[in-house]
Amino acid sequence: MTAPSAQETAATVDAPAELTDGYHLVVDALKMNDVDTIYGVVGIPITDLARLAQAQGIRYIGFRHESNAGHAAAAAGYLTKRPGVALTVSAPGFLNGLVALANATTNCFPMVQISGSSERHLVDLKQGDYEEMDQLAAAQPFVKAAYRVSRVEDIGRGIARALRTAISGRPGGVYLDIPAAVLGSIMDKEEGDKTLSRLVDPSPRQLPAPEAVDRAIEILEGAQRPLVVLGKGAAYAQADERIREFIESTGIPYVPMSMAKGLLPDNHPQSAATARSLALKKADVVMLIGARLNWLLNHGEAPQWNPDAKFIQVDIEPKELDSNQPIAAPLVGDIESVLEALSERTKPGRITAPTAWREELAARSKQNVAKMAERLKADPHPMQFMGALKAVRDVIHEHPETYLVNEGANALDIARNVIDMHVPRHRLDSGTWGVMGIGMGYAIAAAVESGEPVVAVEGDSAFGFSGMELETICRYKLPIVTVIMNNGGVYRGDDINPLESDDDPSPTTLMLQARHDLMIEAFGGKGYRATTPAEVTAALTEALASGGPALIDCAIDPSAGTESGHIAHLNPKGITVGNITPAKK
Ligand code: ADP
Ligand code: TPW
Ligand code: MG
Repeated sequence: MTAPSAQETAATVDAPAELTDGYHLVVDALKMNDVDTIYGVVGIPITDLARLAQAQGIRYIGFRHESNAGHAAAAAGYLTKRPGVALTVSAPGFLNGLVALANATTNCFPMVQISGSSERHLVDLKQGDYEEMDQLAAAQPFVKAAYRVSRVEDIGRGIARALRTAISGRPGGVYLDIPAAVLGSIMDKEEGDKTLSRLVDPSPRQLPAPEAVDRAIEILEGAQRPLVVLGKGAAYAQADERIREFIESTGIPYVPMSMAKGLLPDNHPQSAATARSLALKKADVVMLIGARLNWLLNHGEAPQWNPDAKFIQVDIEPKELDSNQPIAAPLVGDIESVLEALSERTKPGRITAPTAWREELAARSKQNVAKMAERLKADPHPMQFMGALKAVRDVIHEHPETYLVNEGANALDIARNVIDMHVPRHRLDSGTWGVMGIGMGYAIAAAVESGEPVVAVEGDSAFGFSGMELETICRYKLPIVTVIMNNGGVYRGDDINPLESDDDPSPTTLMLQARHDLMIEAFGGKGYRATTPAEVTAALTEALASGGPALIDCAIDPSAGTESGHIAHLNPKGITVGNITPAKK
């Protein structure tokens, strides 16, 4: 080894220590944990954080409203099985994003919302700082966990903790508060680097106990009319091959929840989706895989369900079990591991769905499919939901890689039935809350994360919640075609204000003549107006071929659709419902 020259020694001794700051440590910690995209809206104190992230190679997608950025992060989490990250400014930006974080938690999607916040000492004494709010306390009730980083040297720990919490066990939304002062704090770079860590096995496998597996096997073996319900947890788990193998080797019919459509192709011979009512009413053993017995499944109650049905539930969250019905065989673990254990411990050929049951469901399916085909054949004018959606379905069939985003009431319920899915995790919709406003955020995430085309089928009301993101779609030149079911209203467009003296539209009325296609043209996208299914077909075919942003405004009969779509029964029944009389003069 040669001795260092005098010049080298001087340089080492005199060099000032290299420094880092909160901004750099946040970006470094995210990169170290493979976060490659951030969805957000900038402002004080996070503008430079977004700039730095971009400069360091993290893709930053800038939105027009934090709810939409948050919904995008949530969808990214669901699609990739890695936490989606949203970035928001203090107080109002944080609160706008919180809706999406809460929705992600409700849907069990892994997401982290990182928000800048105001000066702690001013917030805590309520001295009236710029965008002052105790964000940690505000987030707490709505999220899986909420953390705050109070010292720059805790940034690495805070990010590691937030990412692991979001992704492990039942996934959910995590809030991470980083006050402005922490972002701006400076520390020695070498010391700072030591505070960062890469998560080891962030979402560990969770194996079910062998006796729990044997209990479930025994029940399945004795079943006369077994049924599997696949939920979006099953889609999220990315255990596609295991699920297919279990279903096909046992012959058990299955019903997919809306976002589990495509996990097995909707035209699979064992799909009982088209005989759903009969399947639920008669099944004697029901195996829930990544699906909760919540309102979307009538809480497992009669008359929709067989009151004597035994439930087996595969879920990673033990607290979920018995939440609605007694669970005869809980299988707590991750879906991949549970199905692996089931296949290992089942004696070959012992679990089989009786042929009579399969034939009964198949016969009912055949009848229902024939009825649906009749309805789809009709082509009345003005255009109905069915006509427009059949056209959308047929074009998507030509492009099976297309992602489908779907929200609205009738626009959601009818599209869910008409548009069949053939690929796992390609359908994103209003989910567990039935929330409006996910449309453009989910569509943007699907396009950004996959690079594939996206079709967003939107009720005209639903679209309005996130419509300004058309600009975002055009700015990033994303291959998203928004298809609006424009029936001029929330549910229907023909409601009237019964007060003759009053010109105000009814509460459910929107502008039937609205030209949503012109909105996208303002941002350089391609707009189409379609009044017949043939026009929908032509427009969607051209739009998908172009690979660029487009919007098709479909003129739907304003008298088409029903109040609240398929969930009208959830409206409270006062004496007035459907029988409102105007006040007398
Ligand atoms: P759906 O609305 O489609 O019926 P839900 O959102 O109600 O589906 O249910 C999803 C369930 O899946 C949740 O209870 C969640 O805990 C569970 N889950 C999510 N990921 C996994 C996984 N990897 N393994 C097991 N269960 C999971
Ligand atoms: C955040 C309540 C449920 S469905 C819907 C609203 C406002 C819109 C239905 O009209 P749309 O569909 O989209 O035009 P269609 O085809 O039936 O005409 N705010 C939030 N979430 C919900 N669910 C609502 C309000 C609602
Ligand atoms: Mg509508």
